[in-house]
Amino acid sequence: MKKIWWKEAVVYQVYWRSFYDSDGDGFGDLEGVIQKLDHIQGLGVDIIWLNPVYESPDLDNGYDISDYEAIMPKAGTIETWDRLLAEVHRRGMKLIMDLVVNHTSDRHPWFVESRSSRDNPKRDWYIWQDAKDGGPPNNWRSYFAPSAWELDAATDQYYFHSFAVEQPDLNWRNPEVREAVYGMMKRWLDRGIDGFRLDAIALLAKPDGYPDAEKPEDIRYLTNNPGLHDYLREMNARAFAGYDIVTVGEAAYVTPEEGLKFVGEDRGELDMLFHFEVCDEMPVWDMLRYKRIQRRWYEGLWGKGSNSQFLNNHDHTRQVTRYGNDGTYRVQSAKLLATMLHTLPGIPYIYQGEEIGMTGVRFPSIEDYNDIAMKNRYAEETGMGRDPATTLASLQPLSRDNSRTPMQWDDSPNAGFTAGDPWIKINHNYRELNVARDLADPDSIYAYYRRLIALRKENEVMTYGEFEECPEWAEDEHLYVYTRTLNDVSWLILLNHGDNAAELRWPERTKGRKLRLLLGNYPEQVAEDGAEVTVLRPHEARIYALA
Ligand code: TEU
Repeated sequence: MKKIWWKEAVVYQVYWRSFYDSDGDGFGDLEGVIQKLDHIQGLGVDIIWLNPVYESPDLDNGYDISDYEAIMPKAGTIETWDRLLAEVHRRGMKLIMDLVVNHTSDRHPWFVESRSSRDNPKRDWYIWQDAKDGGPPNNWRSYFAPSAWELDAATDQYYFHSFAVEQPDLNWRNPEVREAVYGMMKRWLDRGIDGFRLDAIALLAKPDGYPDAEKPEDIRYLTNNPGLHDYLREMNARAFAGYDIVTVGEAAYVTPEEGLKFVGEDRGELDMLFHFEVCDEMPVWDMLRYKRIQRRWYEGLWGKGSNSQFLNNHDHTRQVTRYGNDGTYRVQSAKLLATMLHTLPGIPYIYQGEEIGMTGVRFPSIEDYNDIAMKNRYAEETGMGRDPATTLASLQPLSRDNSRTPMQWDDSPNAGFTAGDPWIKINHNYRELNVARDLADPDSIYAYYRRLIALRKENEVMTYGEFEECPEWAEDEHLYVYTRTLNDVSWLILLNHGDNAAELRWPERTKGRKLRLLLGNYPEQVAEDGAEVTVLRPHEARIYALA
């Protein structure tokens, strides 16, 4: 496999509004990120992915951009942003910016012009259609609203929005739009950033004629439409070429075959992608399904293009709550999930707070929530007569606010996140679960992440080693057993993703070889002494070198 710096990286995602508030307004900010860079650097990570900081009415937490070239006052100023970039670089890390080019805010001057009249020169920068049979042009839903179309009364046409009504989609068929976007991207690159996380990138192309969907509730029709890869190739040639950067695309509903089109090293599109076969499509942990997903993506991409590994971000419930055990075995489970993500092939992503095993929340009232996806859904369902309490209970487990509660720095009021009123409630468990506590404990989750990342830095096998499952456990619902091999270096990874201890006969592949434990998530290690079987404790994870 071709070696490149970003393949060897670990990425840390900063959801700045919930990271650290430096001025007491209740929102985290860029100055707060600067003040906490030691925490990030201390983990050993290489790249910071910063969620959108551009000017925005902020209905979807910055994913509704009204000025691509200005910083939202809540986040800070362009001077603070410049200082953040310089501070990140001074510490030998890189910064990638989250960028939304599928849609803008309805307050963006481009859209304000576009909607002003049918013959405005910017009319065709967005997607406008006449009514069909007195209603919207087709039956599509959007991610955040019951219809993907919104009637603009003044000009009597509908505009298209894949997300909220306030997030109109740009018309990528229009070359002027594309040039405007590429120019803006280059201006950010010229400011010295190290790449982009490209939001909702699989949605750029729209189909001819907008045919009705057979099953409108299955919104995959929004994604991967013909023409998408022409745009991405053009974007690469016109905006990215000539910069030593990394790009990662958010690509919902892609298969490995389609994924390769985004990231194939011979394609000139993007460098790596997030697919959502786990986070959007696997509501609860399903080991057999997860193994199948990993197998297929490995076979599809290995040696040809790069994948990423993650189980949560700002849109998904925290991994230890959703996919692990956030009760009795929270610490072991958080470490096991980390071990898995950092030893499977692909670039590992850490979402802020994951490194201390932060958990999801159940707020008592819909008023406590901020997530526009959840609130719109709640309004839609209760509007149709569904019982409010039942609706709330059904939306809580996957509300995006599960991962958006503020970082828990210490046990002082508001978890040390803000001196003011936090924009969203703090998780009530912050007195026991916080960074200060983890820093003081050599066996903490944070300490484990440091070891895991250090191991990756010292051993290329974790990045470039081939992945092979041990077939004996391919169909086991709790045990995940595999090796990574690079030339004569071979590692064995044992994971017991379950609440019960499990006996494991040493895999065939290890016969006659000596095992040296490199890392394990239980402080006290069992002596093996050449025994035939080993017992894995609940949520135990071990990494061995085979000699
Ligand atoms: O998410 C877009 C997305 O396509 C979904 O796959 C996502 O997993 C979904 O929101 C889950 O509920 C991106 C951003 O990450 C998200 O925060 C924004 O709200 C959205 O785009 C619109 O810009």
